[in-house]
Amino acid sequence: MYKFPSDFFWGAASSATQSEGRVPGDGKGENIWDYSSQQFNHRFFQGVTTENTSHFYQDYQGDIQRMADISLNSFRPSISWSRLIPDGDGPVNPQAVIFYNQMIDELLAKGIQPFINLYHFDMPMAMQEIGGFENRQVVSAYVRYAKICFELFGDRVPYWFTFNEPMIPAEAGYLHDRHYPYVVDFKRAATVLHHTILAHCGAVKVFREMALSSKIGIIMDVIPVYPRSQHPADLEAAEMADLFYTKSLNDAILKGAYPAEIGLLLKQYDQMPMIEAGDLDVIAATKIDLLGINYYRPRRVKARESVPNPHGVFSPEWFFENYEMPGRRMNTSRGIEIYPRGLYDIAKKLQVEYGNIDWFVSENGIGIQGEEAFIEDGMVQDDYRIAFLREHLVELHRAMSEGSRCLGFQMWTFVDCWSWVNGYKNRYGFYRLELPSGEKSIKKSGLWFKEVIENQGFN
Ligand code: BGP
Repeated sequence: MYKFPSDFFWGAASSATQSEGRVPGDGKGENIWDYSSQQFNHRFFQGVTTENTSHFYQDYQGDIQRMADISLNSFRPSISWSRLIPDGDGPVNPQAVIFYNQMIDELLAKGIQPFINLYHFDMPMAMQEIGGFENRQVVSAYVRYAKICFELFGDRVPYWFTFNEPMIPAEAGYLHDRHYPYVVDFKRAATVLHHTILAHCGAVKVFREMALSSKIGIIMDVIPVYPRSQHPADLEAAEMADLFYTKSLNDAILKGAYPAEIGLLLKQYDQMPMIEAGDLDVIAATKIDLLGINYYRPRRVKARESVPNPHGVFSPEWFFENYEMPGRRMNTSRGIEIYPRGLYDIAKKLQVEYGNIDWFVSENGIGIQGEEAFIEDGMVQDDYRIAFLREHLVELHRAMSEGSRCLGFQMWTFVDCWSWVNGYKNRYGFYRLELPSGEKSIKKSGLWFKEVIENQGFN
């Protein structure tokens, strides 16, 4: 029997832009996703925009009842900055206050702990127009927004998170051309990341000053890195991938300082972000209470087989290449490897290298294209999702039995949702969303998870 603690958090995660939808007259301001899914519609799978979501704004009561039906005891939605403060830094939208109050109260009434995330990739358009996180004024606006959230909802929210995967908007928006504003420039990406870290620090500071009894943390996607071989060149490539994509952020947040190696490298290549006097002290002084880890896949790397163009755009990929390991197990819908052992490795890393901090799995899951093919007797028979979940939970259990302080497991996601770039291509939910009717129905994995929660584990 794989038994989990009786106070373990079992839940699911979601995000405002991916689930709420927009209703005429709701007072919500535009964010970069509302804008880019309209203006760069061809970049989105089947051209689906943020208008077409799972309608959490209107159906939050129904969804929360569905959560209770499968015995979830925690749920991590995000607050939409542009819904609460339509222009990012001005007046508060009273309808948003009503909505988030009702949503939080409804969760609590159903015995589901709200884990509230303040930012899930969704920069208000008015803030993006003045440079987004490249502009320090936006850092201040974010801290003001966080403070308003703590004031409005802080009496009832037990767990707060400043950001979801802060590396992604910097990397996907400013280096890899996947998210708006579609910039390809390492130095600007590094500045965005640095300012995002400062925004996190500012929100934590305000939170501490308010002396709330709740806890605050951040959600990060830690991708464990594996070298192709033990050859020194492959080991060095793995070090570099880890340094740029994981340690740069993790060490700043969890150890209070950027790794010295990255500073040297960025100076050498003239890629230092805009760091002002005092920034590093702010980072050093900021401590979180709880860490969320999103885990989907490993990163396998090898030494580069060609010399990068020294006149090209600087990129971490100058120092390594991605490695396609023969025999790897793939989720072909999303084009990523399935590697449950990675979750154990992350847990050990947190235990050994990051002071055995309290943490939880804030996202894990498998997105499948064409899931309707698995419908039998009116239900998605997603045995592949049950197997995926089971294998990851076994690895997590192993790490916990060796002392990892993991407090919970939240699945991505509760009901199939709209995704950044991929629209409705890959389905992740415990509940299926029928399109265009919007009808929601439980999948086999939802029933399996309910049983796991009720038994506090599985055989
Ligand atoms: C995470 C994000 C989620 C979600 C998930 C699935 O990185 O935090 O918002 O989208 O990935 O990824 P995708 O939707 O791209 O398949």
